[in-house]
Amino acid sequence: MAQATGTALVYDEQMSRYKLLWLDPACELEVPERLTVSYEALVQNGLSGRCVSVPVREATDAEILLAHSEEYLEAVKKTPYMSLEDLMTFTQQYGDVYFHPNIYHCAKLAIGAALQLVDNVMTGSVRNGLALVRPPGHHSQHSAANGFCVFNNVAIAAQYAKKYHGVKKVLIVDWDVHHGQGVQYCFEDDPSVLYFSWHRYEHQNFWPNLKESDHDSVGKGKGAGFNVNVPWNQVGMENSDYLAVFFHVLLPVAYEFGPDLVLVCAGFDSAIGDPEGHMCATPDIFAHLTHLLMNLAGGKLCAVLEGGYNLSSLAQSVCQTVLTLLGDPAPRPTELHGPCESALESIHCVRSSHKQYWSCLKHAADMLSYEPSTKHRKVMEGALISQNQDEQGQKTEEGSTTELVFPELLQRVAPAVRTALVLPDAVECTDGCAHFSAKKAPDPLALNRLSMNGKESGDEASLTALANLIPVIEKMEKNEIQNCLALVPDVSTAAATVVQQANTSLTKRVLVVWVGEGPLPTQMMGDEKTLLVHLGSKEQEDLNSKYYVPISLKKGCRDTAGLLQALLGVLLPLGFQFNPSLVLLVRTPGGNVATAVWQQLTCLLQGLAQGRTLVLMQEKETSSISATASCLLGNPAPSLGPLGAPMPDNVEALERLGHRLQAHWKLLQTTAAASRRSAPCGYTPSSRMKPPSV
Ligand code: X5A
Ligand code: ZN
Repeated sequence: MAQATGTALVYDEQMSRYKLLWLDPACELEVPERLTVSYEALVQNGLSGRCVSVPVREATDAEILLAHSEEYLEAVKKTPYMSLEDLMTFTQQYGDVYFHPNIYHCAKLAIGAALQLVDNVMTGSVRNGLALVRPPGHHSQHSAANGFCVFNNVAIAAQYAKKYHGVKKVLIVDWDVHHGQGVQYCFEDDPSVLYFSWHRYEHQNFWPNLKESDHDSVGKGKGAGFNVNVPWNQVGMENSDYLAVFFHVLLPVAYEFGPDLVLVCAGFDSAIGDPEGHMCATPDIFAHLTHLLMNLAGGKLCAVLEGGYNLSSLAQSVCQTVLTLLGDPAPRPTELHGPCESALESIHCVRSSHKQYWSCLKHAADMLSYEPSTKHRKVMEGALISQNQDEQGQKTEEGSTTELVFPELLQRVAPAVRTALVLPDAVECTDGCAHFSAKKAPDPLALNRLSMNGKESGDEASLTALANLIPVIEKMEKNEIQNCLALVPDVSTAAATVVQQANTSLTKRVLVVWVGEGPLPTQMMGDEKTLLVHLGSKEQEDLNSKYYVPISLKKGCRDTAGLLQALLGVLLPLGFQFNPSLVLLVRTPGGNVATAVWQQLTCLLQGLAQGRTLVLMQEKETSSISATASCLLGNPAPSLGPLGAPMPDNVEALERLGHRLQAHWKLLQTTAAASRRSAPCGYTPSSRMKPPSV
C-alpha cells in the first residue's frame, strides 16, 4: 500500500451542546468552551484548513458494548428523558461526573469520532489525526461514569481496531494529568493492549486516590507488564520530567512492544496553567511528545481529546499537537535542566516494577546504591501555582488579582523547501525533493570560504561537492530549507567543513551523530559548540569528554534492540539537552546499519534543531537515498516490529556510559540520588511562567 499522508481532524460543534446544570465545584471546569476554543484556535492558526475534515457519527450499541455493560448502557439511554431532579439523583451514584439531557447523544458522537479516526487511519486514507471530543472517556468504566466521562472512547477505539481492522497490538499513551483508571481496568489482563499513563498522584492524595494508580500496578495474568503507571508525587513537573519519562520508560517499552496502532488519550490538563494538574510543562512539549510517538506503528497515530481545563493553555497545546501531526518541525525545546528528584524516584520505581517484563529494562537500577521509597512518605508540599488563584487570573480569596500570562502560540514556520538533495549528477532525484547538483560549478563565494578554511588542497571533485553544500547550509540557517541529504566523495572532510561553517556564528551549536567507523575529524571533539556522538562497533577510546560520546556496540549496528536503546536512552536525551541548532548525521561507508533502524534514527533526530538535519553519506551509497529522503520529507519510519532483547554486553556498556555522563547531562538520569541535587523539584511560580525563548 502506498504511504498514507494527511492528518484527519474529527470534530463536531454538537459536542459542545451540554453543560453542568447545577452547582458542583468538582465539575464546573468541564465547560462546552473547552471544545469550541480548541477548534477556533485550529481555525485561527490555519490548521483546520490543512487537515482532512472527517465527520463524526453516533456509535452503535454494539460498539458501546465493546467496553461497557448492557445494564449501564440501558441506564444511560434513559438520561435524555429525565427531569433535572432525576438527572441529579442518577449522577450521584458516580464520582465527579454530571449528566445532562443531551450528554448521551454527545457521548455517542465522542465514541463515533474516535472510531471514524481509527477507520480513516487504518484504511490509509489519512496518516494520523486528532478527534476533538466531549465528553472525555478515560475514567469511565464497565458499569460506571466517572470524572466527566460517560463512555470510554479510547478503550472502545482499541477494541474496535482489534475487532474490525485486525490490529494485533495497540499502544495507548495517556498523557492526561489524571490516571485513566477506566482504560487500565479494561485492559489489565490483556497483553495485546499496552496502556501507559502518567498522572498526578501525590502518594494517593490526588483524585481518584487509587492504590492501583501506583507504579506497581503492572497488569494481571497474561497482561502482566502491559500496564505502565508513572505516578507524579509532586506538582510542578516540567518539560524535562515529561521527556525523561518518555526516554527512559515509555519509548523503550513501546519500541520493544512494537504496536500496530498508537492511540493517545490526549488530555492537556498536564500543561502549565491547568487548574487540575498544577504542572509546569509548556504547550510546546506536546509537539515533542507527539513527534516521539510518530515513528511507532508506521506512523499510525490517533489522538483523542480527554481533559484540559485552562482554555488558553488547552488551545495552544492542541495546536502544537496538530502542527506536529501535520509534519511541521517542532520548536526547539527550552531550558531542559533535567528531571527533578521526585520525577527520578518515579522513573526509578516504574523501571524497577517493570524490569522483569521488558528486556530494555532488565538491567534498570542495577547500579543503584540505595533504594528510594516513594511510598508511605509525607506529601511534600511544593509551591502550588493555583493555591490562591484560579487559572483565569480572577480574584483570589485575599482579593489580589494575579494574571497568568501566556506566551503567544510559538510560531512554527515551516521552510518553503522541506528537503534538499545534493547528489552526484548521475543519480536520480527523489520525488518531492529540491535537487542541488554536486557537479555544477560551485558558487565562487563558497569556494572562497572553503579556501579560507584551509580546504584549497584536495581534488577538484570533492572541493566542488563541498562548495555546493555551503549555500544549502546557509539556506537552512535562513529557514529556506529545512533539511538536506548530501552524497559526498569523502564524508569526513565534508563533516569537518560543515561543522566549521556552522560554527562561524556564535549561537550555533551542532550535534554530530557519527554512524560507523572511519576517521573522525579531530577538530570537532571536545568543544561546547559541537557535541559528537559516535555510534560504532569498534572499541573506542573514551576521552572522558562531555562533548565526545563514543557508543561502541558489539555486533555494531546489527544489534537492533541495543541500537534502539542507545538511540532512545542516550542519544535523544543528550540531543534534547544539548539543544543544537543543527543536526549533522554522518554515515560512513560500511556502517552496516539496517535501513529500518537508520530511518528511525533519521526521523527521531528531526525533533531537534527545528528539524534542521543535514545527512552526509558516501557517494556510492545510492541505494539508501530514497529511504533516507523519505524520512527527511516527513514520512514515518517503517515499524521495526517487536524488538528482541539487546545483547547484554551492549546494555551494560550503555548503562556505564549513562552513569559517566549523567553528572553533566541530567536528562540521562534514571534514578534518584539525594546527594546529587539540593532542592528536590524546587521552583518558584514566577520562574516557570516566563515565556519560552524562541
Ligand atoms: C478527563 C478528565 C478529570 C476529572 C477530575 C475530577 N477528568 N476531579 O480530565
Ligand atoms: Zn484529566
